[in-house]
Amino acid sequence: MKDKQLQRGIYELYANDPERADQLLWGRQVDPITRRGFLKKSSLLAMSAIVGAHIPFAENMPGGLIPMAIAGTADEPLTIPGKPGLVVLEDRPINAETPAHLLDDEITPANRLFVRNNGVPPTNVVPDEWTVAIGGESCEQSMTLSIADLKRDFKAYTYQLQLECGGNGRSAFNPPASGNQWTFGAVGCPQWTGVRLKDVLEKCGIKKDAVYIGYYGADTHLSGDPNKISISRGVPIAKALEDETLIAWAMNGENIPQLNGHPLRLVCGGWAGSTSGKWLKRIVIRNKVHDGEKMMGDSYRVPCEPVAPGSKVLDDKMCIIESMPVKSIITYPQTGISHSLGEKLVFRGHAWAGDLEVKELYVSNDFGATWVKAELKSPVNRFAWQHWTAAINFPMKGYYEIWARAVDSQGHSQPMVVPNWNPKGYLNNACHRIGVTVV
Ligand SMILES: Nc1nc2c(c(=O)[nH]1)N[C@H]1C(S)=C(S)[C@@H](COP(=O)(O)O)O[C@H]1N2
Ligand SMILES: [Mo]
Repeated sequence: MKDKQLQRGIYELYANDPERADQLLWGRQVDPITRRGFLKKSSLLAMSAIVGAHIPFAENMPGGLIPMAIAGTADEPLTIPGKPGLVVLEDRPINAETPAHLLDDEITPANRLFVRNNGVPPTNVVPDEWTVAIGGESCEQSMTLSIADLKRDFKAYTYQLQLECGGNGRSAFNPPASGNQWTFGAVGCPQWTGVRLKDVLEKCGIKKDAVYIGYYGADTHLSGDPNKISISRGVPIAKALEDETLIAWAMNGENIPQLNGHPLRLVCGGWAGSTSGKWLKRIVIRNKVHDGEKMMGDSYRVPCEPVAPGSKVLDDKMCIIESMPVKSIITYPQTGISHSLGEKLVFRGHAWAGDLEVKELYVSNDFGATWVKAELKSPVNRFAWQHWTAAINFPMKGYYEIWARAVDSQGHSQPMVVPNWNPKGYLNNACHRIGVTVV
């Protein structure tokens, strides 16, 4: 991609904004549908030159759309052990996302699961010595359990559960939101094994006034201050008591990777990933909404009612994120491929909808003017993502984009453009798209 002609073309196209050109060429830029770019319809010829092909449905392209073929192709030098191919967004704390084409597996393998850390993970973990304490003002009988206790005294369950960071898609908000600039890859759906949180809480006894649970992990604050906690979140008691909410010790039948919470973590499938506490040391049953670190202010909260982008939002007008919205990704083929005219191309990916199911998935090859229905599988269990495939024909040679759009069981569709702006850039479920050149 980064040959001389492309470079020249991009600098020409972005003559008004050389910084943007630099960013596209040398930095990471996977922006879905944004008006931040400087592309105009009048630049279509230049755009065709850059993607290296005629664009048959060019008249449908929204103004400002940056072709996927030139977005997000730059290489990232950093890698983290055990997670080859993940794109490192930050190295202290470690945050890394998975490019969409590496999320093609139906069950996300350990080396493909994103990492979202707020602090410094514990080292030298000895699983045999690990304990989790259950307490809090709405707990009848506090208890401390080893992993052996959990395995011996409770029934183990295995579910495939989707985990998506509340900030996945943050990079597309405008005005921009601070924090890791996740694009599409802060999501995965491994298979988790552990005990039901419900069974453990019920063994301790849940008082009538219980409304919430909160977690504490063994990771330490970035500052090194032992009195500071980087994150301590939780879920309402109803979510805590769902059959699929687990205290898990295994992922895909093996130890959970160190960066993903070894030796013990909570998994609250379908909810903002921040509710799934890693390196789990303590759970508190609360008689009020848990007030741990990152439960207040703009953290994991969005305006209760939509606001104009850039608005200042009063604290009492902010609501805690719960179930994640309907979303999908295209995991095959990888964006940028060439395909022969006359042959159908089979696309595939996953779709999920938090607590709900995905009912339909549509794909478009003409910038959203027309849509065809994909084949969509049922989830293997509640809160697991669903797989879809769609075979697409192309009418002539040229550059195309495939857009995927999921609709949940209540009829909510993914939006084409970035939805509800919020101060920290959460819950962007805009459609994923890839570029295909038909030759
Ligand atoms: N103890 C602890 N738990 C945590 C975090 C953390 O930093 N510390 N990050 C949370 C956030 S914001 C997310 S999105 C998920 C990410 O899980 P993963 O790193 O296994 O993908 O873990 C959550 N649990
Ligand atoms: Mo997150």
